[in-house]
Amino acid sequence: MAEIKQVLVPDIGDYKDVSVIEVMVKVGDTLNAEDTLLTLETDKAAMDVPSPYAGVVKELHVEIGDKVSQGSLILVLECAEQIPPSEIPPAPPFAKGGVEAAAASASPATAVTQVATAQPPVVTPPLAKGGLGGDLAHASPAIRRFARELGVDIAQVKGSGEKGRATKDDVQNFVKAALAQPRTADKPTGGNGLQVLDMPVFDFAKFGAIEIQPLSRIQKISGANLHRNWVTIPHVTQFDEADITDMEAFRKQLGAEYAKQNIKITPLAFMLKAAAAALQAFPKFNASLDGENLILKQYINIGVAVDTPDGLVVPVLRDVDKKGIVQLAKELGEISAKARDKKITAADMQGGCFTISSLGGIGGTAFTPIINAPEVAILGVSRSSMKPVYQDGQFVPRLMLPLSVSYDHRVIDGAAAARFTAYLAKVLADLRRLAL
Ligand code: CAO
Repeated sequence: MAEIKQVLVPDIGDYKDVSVIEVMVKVGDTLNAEDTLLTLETDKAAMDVPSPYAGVVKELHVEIGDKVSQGSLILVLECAEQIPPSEIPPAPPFAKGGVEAAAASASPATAVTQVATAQPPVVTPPLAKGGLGGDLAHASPAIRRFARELGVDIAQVKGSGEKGRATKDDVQNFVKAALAQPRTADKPTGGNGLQVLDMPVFDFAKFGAIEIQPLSRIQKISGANLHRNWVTIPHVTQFDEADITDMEAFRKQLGAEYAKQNIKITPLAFMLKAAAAALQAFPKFNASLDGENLILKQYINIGVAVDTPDGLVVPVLRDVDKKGIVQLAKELGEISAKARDKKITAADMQGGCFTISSLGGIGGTAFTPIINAPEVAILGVSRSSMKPVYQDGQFVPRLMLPLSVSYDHRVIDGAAAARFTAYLAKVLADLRRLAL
């Protein structure tokens, strides 16, 4: 039995009456799950809304220029196979009554269900030229992704859409024009762009059995973002070690006290608090580069990289400087559980100033984390271990925590990075400094 689904605008944070700037589908289109349906634009970000299911578009209820909010009807989809109720993602709270109402009025041959898209919308930084990230081209995330897939630098595409926005046709025309140019040589030619040889296509199956695993949606998005950040930001990583012998004793004591309340006090909660203190002491680390200006933020929101079976996500803890270690440990537990249960929303991942990537629970002595643009620095934490430390004429066993701070060298110089990392280590070595 065919199943008719009403697809609604998902949780898009606090935004209301958001403009529809791109509609990627039309009635009669056959969609795969996660195909982009439309792009929404606020004054701060643009977001792609993906399709929750595969199916055929029966009715389209939005057009370019419409204003929508969470729960607005996007389209009606006919799904080929009935989807078990357990797989239907929850509708936004205020749409729940509508689910029953819609189901009650459905024809007997079809079941009608309202669904918000299962995945959070894909959010990208501001679109306007000259916004964060410099001279960003004016194009929706879907068009930028389309351009990326074709290997096109969107900044070079002249937009013919509203407000000079680049459209799909503009990207296609750019590619046609590029292909019409005579080929110069099959080797890098230098210049300012990243002119590297194309990766050859390999037939791995020629050498043995293989299995093909498609990348998850999160892996595709985070991979593209990591790649952009890696090639566009001049990274340097500063290494240091913090003596956390006393911190660890205190953590164990706190852990025992709060175990009954089910709050797990891990070293990361201390790291968040110490990082907030370091960001206050070194405001350039709590900044973003905007063309020729540095935007210094007066708030301290810290993202935490969370490893999930589908890939890496970075939910953000807000106002870390204003919260205590126990509160941070509690929020950390909640947000990482939410991430692993795939319930993280776009709003949960916005507004970060600095990121911590902790691999300490797993192992390692150091690594070079990639900056989470438009932030300018990131702290990588590896596993602490007992080491002989020379103090007052003798070696004493101390618990040492490896810290790796990657920073954007356009904004932060090496001396500042060394001071920031040493300060962080000093705070972790003596938590009384948090009270100063
Ligand atoms: N040194 C030694 N032990 C550490 C440690 C450190 N630096 N950090 C954590 N641990 C211990 C914890 O105390 C805990 O021990 P017990 O189970 O004995 O109490 C154990 O390791 C596991 O900790 P955890 O992972 O549950 O908790 P966390 O607060 O340290 O980390 C989270 C939470 C969400 C950050 C983590 O689970 C995670 O996903 N880490 C991976 C992040 C990642 O992938 N980064 C790479 C990004 S780039 O690809």
